[in-house]
Formats: sequence, C-alpha cells, structure tokens
Amino acid sequence: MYKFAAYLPPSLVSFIEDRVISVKSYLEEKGILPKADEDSSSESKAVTQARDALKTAQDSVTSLKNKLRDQRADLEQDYGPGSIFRALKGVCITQDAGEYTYEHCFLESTKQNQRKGSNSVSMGKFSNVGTTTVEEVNTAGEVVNVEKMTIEYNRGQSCWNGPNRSTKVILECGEENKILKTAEEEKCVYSMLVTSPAACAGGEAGNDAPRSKDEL
Ligand code: MAN
Repeated sequence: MYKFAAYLPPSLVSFIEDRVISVKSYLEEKGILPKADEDSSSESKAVTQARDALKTAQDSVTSLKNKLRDQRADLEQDYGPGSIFRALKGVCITQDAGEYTYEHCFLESTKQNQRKGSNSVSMGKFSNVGTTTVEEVNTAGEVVNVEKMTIEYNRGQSCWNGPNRSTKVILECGEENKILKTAEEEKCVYSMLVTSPAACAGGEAGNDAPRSKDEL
C-alpha cells in the first residue's frame, strides 16, 4: 500500500482529495471536528459543549443529592409531639442574669455569654425532646407533680474537673418565647425555665393558635 496514490490516475487522486476536504470542512463547520487553524490539541466545539453539559448535569445531581440528604435528616429530626417545635427551630431568646447573658436557640443550642467581654461558653447542643416531672402548688395550695415538656442539650463545653456542660430546658405555656429563669443545678448542669406558645395545651394538635386563653 506504500504510496498507493502514486498508482492511481491523477484525476482520481484529486477527486478523492476534493471529497476529503469538503467532508472535513463540513464536519468542522458542524463543530464535530476542530477547525484546522485551531491548536491540534484543542477539542472540537461539540466535545467542549458536551463536556460542559455533563459538568452542569453532575453539579445538579450533587446539589439534589445534598437537598435529599438534608430533607431526610429533617424528617428524622425530633420536633416534639405533633412537631410543635418545628417552626421554632433556630429562634433564639436571651436572658440577662448577673455576669452572663443566657441564650437559648430552640432545637440548636444553649449558651452562657459573658456580659463584659465576648466570651461565649456552649451549654450544650440539641439532643432530644422529652418530659420531666416537676412539683407545683395547685390552686388549692397542694403540692402536685406536673409533667412538663423538655428540650435537652448536651455535649457543651467541658467543665474544669467536671462533665461537659448540659442544659435541660423546661417548657411552660406562655404567650411569649421567654427565658424566665436559668439555674446551675449541679456544677455545669443547667436548667432553664422557658415559656412558649408551642408548649400550650392543644399545640400538638396542629399549628392552630394556642388554646391556653380559653382554658384559663
Ligand atoms: C464558669 C461558668 C460556671 C461554671 C464554671 C465551672 O465559671 O460556666 O457556670 O460552674 O465555669 O468551672
């Protein structure tokens, strides 16, 4: 086959060459082959476009997968009975008390922020929604056990010679989201008494306005 063209009539060779040139320029025009004046290492427009489209599609798959992962985590998150605390996630309330400002961000964290200075100590990260029994004096003056909802936070900043800080937020029905009292029950074990409309009877039945006023 060496110098095959040399054995063909010149008219046939030039005919074939013309056909090759016209097919090549057609393919270049359509972007299937790189243009002759382009660097031979560069790829054709069609390949670049296909690569860009693939990258865009891959990026969108990654972003959808991330969204799905977040939605799944959200479905597994404990928002309390009837998901009553869902709307409060990330809502932060504070209370000034002595040298600290205590902070409660619903279903996220509790903090002890120094009022003079910027030191902030984690009193725990959200762990679970639960219940606790507290003693209350009823209208007849008797001490009775009442079950209250709690939001618990643990794995806070470690305490010198003690446990990692933790907080039990005890909820009461009230018109406002408000910290009434913060106490250190034991070293680095805190309790916070918090009022919220979400803790009012009937709140778990849906997102209707709390029925506390009727009941009172
Ligand atoms: C800080 C505060 C206190 C805590 C001590 C423990 O002063 O977080 O609440 O009892 O550290 O060393």
